[in-house]
Amino acid sequence: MEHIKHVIGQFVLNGEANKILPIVRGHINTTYRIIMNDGKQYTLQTINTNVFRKPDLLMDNIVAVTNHIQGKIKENGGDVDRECLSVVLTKTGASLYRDAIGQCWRMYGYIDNVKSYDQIEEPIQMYNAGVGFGRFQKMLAGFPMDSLHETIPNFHNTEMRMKALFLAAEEDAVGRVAEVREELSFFEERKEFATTFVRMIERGALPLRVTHNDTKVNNILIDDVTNDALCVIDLDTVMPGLAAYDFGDAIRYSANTAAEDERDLSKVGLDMELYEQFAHGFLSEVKADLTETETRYLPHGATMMTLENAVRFLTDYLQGDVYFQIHRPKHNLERARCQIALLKSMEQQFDAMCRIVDSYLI
Ligand code: ADP
Ligand code: GN1
Ligand code: MG
Repeated sequence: MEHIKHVIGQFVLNGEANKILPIVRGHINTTYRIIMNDGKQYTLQTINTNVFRKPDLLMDNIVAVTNHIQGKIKENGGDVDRECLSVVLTKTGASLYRDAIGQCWRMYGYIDNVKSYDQIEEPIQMYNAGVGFGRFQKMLAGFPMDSLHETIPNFHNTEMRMKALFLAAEEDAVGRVAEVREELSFFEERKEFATTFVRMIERGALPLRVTHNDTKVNNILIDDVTNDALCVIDLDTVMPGLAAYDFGDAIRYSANTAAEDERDLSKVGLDMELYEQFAHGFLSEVKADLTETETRYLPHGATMMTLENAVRFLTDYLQGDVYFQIHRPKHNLERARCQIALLKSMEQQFDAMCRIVDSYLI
């Protein structure tokens, strides 16, 4: 706690921290809610530099993206402090503080009177999340994409993710490969599919846009009173990407009938009502901007992101759990199995997924 107080002291704030409350969410960063003695609140985060190798460039992205979004919110007469993250600078004017052991810290204003769900409770929340992520993409449409640093190269290159998995299986660093033969053969059968978006980008069939790339529903803050999607957070992976990534990852995470790490696979599947709600909300914001091919490939985004996360969880399991935070010994294996079950359910319902997207294009 003393160290955290020292870190807080490096940022341009008045007074002292009264309470420091850990927020246990996400698999990557460590987050604290800070309540100062004057009642003002902030979010303090360590940036996981094992995942984000160039934190200074990452923060340059976030400062530029939040400035751009704040400009758009002002144009629309919105509330800049609640609808966008605001970076708090250090006393030396930097957007991150590097402590004596090299840990990197950043601070944002804390947005109060909001909820962020790990799981959707009512279908309307899924519609609102669709509107929120769609609007986020729309607000960034005029952002100079080439100025963005690629915070994790090849983040959604599913073909490369697949290669990394088979390499990890070959190396078998912690002796777990025998346990996952069935999963590996499931992935073997989908190697070709994993190349779909990579090839389409190469031949210019799908345009790159500024996308969020990590559209889990707990990365959007929901207003307590109105239930509207208020603010999109977790901007570390804002990079050039495909509309289908943002659509697809939100479906993967939030339209699952169970949690991302459910062990009882009979509970796992794609909830078509939640899928439809998200599609409706998302398309109401972006359909006018997307090309016909982009809209047609949104459902493939859902299967691709589910495959990709399954592959990434299993790779991490084979490598000894070095990337995602885990809360039990086989957590990554359980996550991978859950994503495989979800993917099977999506594959069975794929035609209906396409029909639903089509029905909201009119
Ligand atoms: P991670 O990369 O670990 O997922 P996030 O940036 O998503 O980290 O933050 C984790 C959680 O902290 C979020 O799901 C949200 O509940 C909460 N949170 C983060 N930033 C804010 C903020 N500015 N205001 C309120 N809550 C926040
Ligand atoms: C991580 O940071 P968080 O928990 O929102 C991961 C995503 C995965 C997700 C799976 C930078 O997201 O790519 O889809 O876990 N973020 C990073 O739950 O790797
Ligand atoms: Mg998050």
